[in-house]
Amino acid sequence: MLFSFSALQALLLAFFAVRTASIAIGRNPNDWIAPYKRGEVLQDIVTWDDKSIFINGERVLLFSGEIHPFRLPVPSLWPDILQKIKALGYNCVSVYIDWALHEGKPGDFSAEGVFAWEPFFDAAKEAGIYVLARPGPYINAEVSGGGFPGWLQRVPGVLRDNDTAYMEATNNYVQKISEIVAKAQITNGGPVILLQPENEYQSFIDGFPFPNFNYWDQVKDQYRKAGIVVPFISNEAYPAGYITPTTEADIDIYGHDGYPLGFDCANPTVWPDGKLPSDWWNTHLRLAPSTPFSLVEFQGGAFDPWGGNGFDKCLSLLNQEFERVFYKNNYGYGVTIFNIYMTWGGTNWGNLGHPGGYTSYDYGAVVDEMRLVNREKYSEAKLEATFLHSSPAYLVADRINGSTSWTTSPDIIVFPATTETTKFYFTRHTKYNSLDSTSYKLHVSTASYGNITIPQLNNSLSLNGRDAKVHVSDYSVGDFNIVYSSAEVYTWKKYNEKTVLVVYGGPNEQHELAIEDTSEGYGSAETIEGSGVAIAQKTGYTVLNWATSSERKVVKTPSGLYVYLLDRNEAYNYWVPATPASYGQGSLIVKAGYLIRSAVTDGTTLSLIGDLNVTTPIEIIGGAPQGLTDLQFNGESLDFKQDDAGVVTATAEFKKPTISIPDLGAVEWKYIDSLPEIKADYSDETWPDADLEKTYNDKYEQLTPTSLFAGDYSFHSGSLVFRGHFKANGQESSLTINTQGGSAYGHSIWLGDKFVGSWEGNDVTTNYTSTNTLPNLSSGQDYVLTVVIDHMGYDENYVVGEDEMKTPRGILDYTLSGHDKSDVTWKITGNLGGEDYVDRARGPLNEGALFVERQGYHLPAPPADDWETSEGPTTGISAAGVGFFSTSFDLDMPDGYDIPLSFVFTNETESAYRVQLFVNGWQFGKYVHNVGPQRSFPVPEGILDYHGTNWVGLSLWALEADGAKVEKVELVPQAVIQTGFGKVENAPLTKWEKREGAY
Ligand code: IPT
Repeated sequence: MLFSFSALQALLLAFFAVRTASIAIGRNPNDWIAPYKRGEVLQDIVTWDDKSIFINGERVLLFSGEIHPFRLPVPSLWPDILQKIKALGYNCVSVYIDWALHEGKPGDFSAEGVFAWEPFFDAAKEAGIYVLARPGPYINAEVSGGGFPGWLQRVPGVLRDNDTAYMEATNNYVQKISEIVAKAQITNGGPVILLQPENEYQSFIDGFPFPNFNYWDQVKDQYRKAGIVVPFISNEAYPAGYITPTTEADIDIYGHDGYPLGFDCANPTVWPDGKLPSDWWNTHLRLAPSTPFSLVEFQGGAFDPWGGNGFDKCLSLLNQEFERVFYKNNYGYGVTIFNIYMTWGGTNWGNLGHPGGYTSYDYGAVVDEMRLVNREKYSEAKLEATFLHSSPAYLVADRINGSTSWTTSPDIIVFPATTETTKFYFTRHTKYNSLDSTSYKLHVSTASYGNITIPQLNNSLSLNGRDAKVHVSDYSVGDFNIVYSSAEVYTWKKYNEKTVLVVYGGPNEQHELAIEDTSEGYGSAETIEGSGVAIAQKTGYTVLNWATSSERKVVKTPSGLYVYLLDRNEAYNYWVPATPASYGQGSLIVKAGYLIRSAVTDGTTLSLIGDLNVTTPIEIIGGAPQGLTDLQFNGESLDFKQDDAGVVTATAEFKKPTISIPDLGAVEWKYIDSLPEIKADYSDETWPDADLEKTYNDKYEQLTPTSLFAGDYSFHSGSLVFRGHFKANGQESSLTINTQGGSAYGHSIWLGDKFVGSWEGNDVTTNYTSTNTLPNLSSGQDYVLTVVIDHMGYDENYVVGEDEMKTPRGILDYTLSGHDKSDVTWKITGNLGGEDYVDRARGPLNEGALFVERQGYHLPAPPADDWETSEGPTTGISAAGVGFFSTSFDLDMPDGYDIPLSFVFTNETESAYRVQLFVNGWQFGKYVHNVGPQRSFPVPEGILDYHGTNWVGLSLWALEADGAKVEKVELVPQAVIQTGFGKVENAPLTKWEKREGAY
């Protein structure tokens, strides 16, 4: 953890310094404004104006969640995530596509098995979710190389610029992936409605000719030529104004990103001053007034680096309060394309991550890494998305600047959005991060009743610290006009016999709502459930005034409007489930618990699909067919009651299953040494020679006689092993060696079978020069150095011109005392085959250089009969080295449950060791004991076979002379959820086979 804070700060400072420098070179984006030309109209299904997009002529709010299917190599679980996002009330997902996983070798494009996209697009359509496709080729995304395959290290010229070599390198991938995406476009009946070329293209090194619109033309052309016809959307990191419809970039829809609280989760309770975006509306009007205000990535959590604070802290920082204040601020500015990065983060399995992150990519998102939906921020996001989808006026309202004059308190500021009738009052503390609870009255302006100061009856409204609200006036609820409401709307639905409106307020808040009502029975609204609602009649409307409490209150008007007045915690339990395969919202309002995925009505039968974590009362407050005959929950008929108003009540019973999880301390393990290289009789004859005289890397100087950059030899993942052969002359007192592996990497060196030393690594050091004392060598004898280097992935390539992705991995330099450098000849290995990777099912990055990986012993059913029997990784190894522990066990998990399992390591010593966790051959954990922070490694069902035999392998690399042992590793259930999701199909769990040419 050493240096962690300052290093992260330095990183961020450097990041901002580059950005500032870039802006400071004096180019005004307006200099590039070309005559406005809209891109060729290629289709008429997705169109847009200044307010929103239209799909088939209908205005659509895109409330979208970012997910990366490649961060879960179990395609049969993708529908689970999509259903959980649809249940939030979102109607879109944004997905990056990671080139590095699709073209491990130049020209060898592959999108099969877990890397196929068709099943994902099908699942999105089935869930009723549109897709914004973001295939890069550059994506950032905290993945190795920012999505660039390792072989781009060998491509001459600037990356992300129109250098021919770079453009040519991208052609094959863009062509092939576009063909797949193109088939899934809405024009072909698929869910893809937008495509984002490139990514955050606005940072560049000082003096670099930027932006390069010729490059942009080519990038767009590549996509168009390959059949992409949906509109292009841009995503600038901040509103820089380069990639807009009016610059030569000529993008269709302009968008930008925003991560206002940044990524330092160390102080999860601190909201620094000045972090709430305050000028986005005017900036939007300046940069792209003809397109909808689009936030293509808005902060939904944070990434966390090696040695970081852990995602629990990120979750606290970016919690439901953050959503309330920061998201509602965006609604105030009229965002109608709103994508939240991340909505489900997933796992950096199989070395796909960049060196700035560890295995978990949980991100503190609304859906956690294990796909659980029990975070409060999930429920808050559902309230907000459902409200916006229930409020068509939101899409057409004009924005006016915020002002404190809308309330009686200068400490409260309101950003109104207005139509001729409906008005929204986006309300927050003037000092956005105030912790005060502030009383105020709101001045609403209504069409028929003029200006009204509310509440009229009782008390004042109040706003707690770190809260924000959306008040409304002249808000249509079917045939009813809500003259105003201080309570926030969750949803409403108009049915044949009645109309239901659900509103909520924070705990113990005073609220007031007025219903225009000129029908018969005027003035006789009554409380039909709960108590404490003051009801008063004004000319033309009925006023309800109440304090929220855990007791639900329901008011009914004689004209058939049922108003549910909820406490926010109660509102969290309400769902508006959609029918599958419909992009729209559902018509039922259901009170349940943990999760309702979907609902299907067929005549007088109603079928709910959902998940339970306890026995849960179900109440359908609107939309159940009158005279319901059958209510099913996950296919089972429930006893139910239906009252005169059509409300259905029932109970869905949680049945506790019996589960049995193996005790990893008690199963039998097998052990094999994974560093045979240091044995006297080991031959590396068949290893690749590291004999390239001049590196292909045009960015980094080669300091050694032959290149020792692993990328030159097509090794890009996991780890590297070098072998240096020399003849001793007796002068070798020391070896100085500079290695580079990325943040948190380490190295270990042996001379023959003698351990020479290690760089144990810390969170920030990316390369290290170690000077090692060598034993006395016998002159004239041949010796060999073995150098093991951890490979943490390639750096991203954020700043154009810097080509950071080309930062090499391997040995940068060395000095063997008494020798010329050229006295040493080198061999190198990474994963067996390098870019000709052997395991096509698990992709190009899943394996590294270790002996057991080269042999494939991490795969199911390795030939372990002759291996030592062992008590397992807790026995450890007694000297510096690498060992491999393998075991197998059966699982027989109950059907109908989602029981996420994690491998949990105990960490109580300072000992320096590194573990890779392989589950049925899939690398699902890279554990750096002395750096952290991750200790618990979730492995999804489908990678673990829940109904069969599982093979678990742990590689243990001890970096200290006296070895290391794993203190404890356990397989621990993280939740027991009774689910209506259905069966999970295993990912390919292909078994070990003898590998041709393996060394
Ligand atoms: C933005 C990237 O576009 C995205 O790929 C991801 O890296 C995200 O950040 C952080 O998780 S870059 C923004 C931080 C300037």
